[in-house]
Amino acid sequence: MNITFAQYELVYNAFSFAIAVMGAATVFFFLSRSQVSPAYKTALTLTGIVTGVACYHYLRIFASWESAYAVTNGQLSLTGVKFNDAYRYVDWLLTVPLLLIELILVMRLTRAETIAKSTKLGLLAALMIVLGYPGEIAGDSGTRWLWWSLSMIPFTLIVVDLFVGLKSSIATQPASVRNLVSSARLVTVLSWCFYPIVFVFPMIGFTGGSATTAVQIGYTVCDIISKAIFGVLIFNIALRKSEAEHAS
Ligand SMILES: *C/C=C(C)/C=C/C=C(C)/C=C/C1=C(C)CCCC1(C)C
Repeated sequence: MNITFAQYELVYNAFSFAIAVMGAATVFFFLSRSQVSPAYKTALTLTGIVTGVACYHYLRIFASWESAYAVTNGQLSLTGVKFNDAYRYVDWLLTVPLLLIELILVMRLTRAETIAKSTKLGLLAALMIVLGYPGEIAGDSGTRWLWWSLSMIPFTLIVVDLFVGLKSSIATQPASVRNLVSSARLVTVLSWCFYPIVFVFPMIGFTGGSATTAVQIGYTVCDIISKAIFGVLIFNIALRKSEAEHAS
């Protein structure tokens, strides 16, 4: 057993923190729906669903972490039950396409553009997650790099689309939200770029318990930024656009 008690506790506390953040965010987003005009209610509903689904999965991830290790007299031992990485990937499979749709909805493009962009980016996101999973559960670096590279293809297409494709629509947004929409796009791109970096930690020198800890903490921090903090930006955009559209 290579994970230390301190590493075990660090991951344990990070998961517990994520449950609290996702739970609180869910309540906040659902209560905030009443503050925005009907056009943006769906975006906030999706935001709340994303953090709600993540809250549920962090409860499962936390339980799986607890059942993988036993603590007796301050000594850590393996129980033989494997920590389940699938919860994370199932969570991403559901939440990542929804996050992209949130961003597209709040931009209020034409109906045809909204559908075309949501479908394209949603499908690419699902493909990216599905291609990452066989690598995540593989032990050897060669297999991990192979699936990482394959998953990087849809990932790159999404990032390019968000950067280039959505950039032109930013100019058409009301002046009061242009910066906020820009930030939401940037938070998405930056926080998303950390996932493939966290994935390679075990391939670039982190070993044993340090690798496990770095990966779990890394993904948890990324999830909090890309779901809860991003959601707050979406809420602010929706609120300001509702005010601007109400005034005009
Ligand atoms: C709420 C969860 C989010 C926003 C998750 C995003 C996940 C990614 C952008 C994952 C990307 C990956 C690669 C690009 C390659 C290696 C495998 C992944 C799945 C970690």
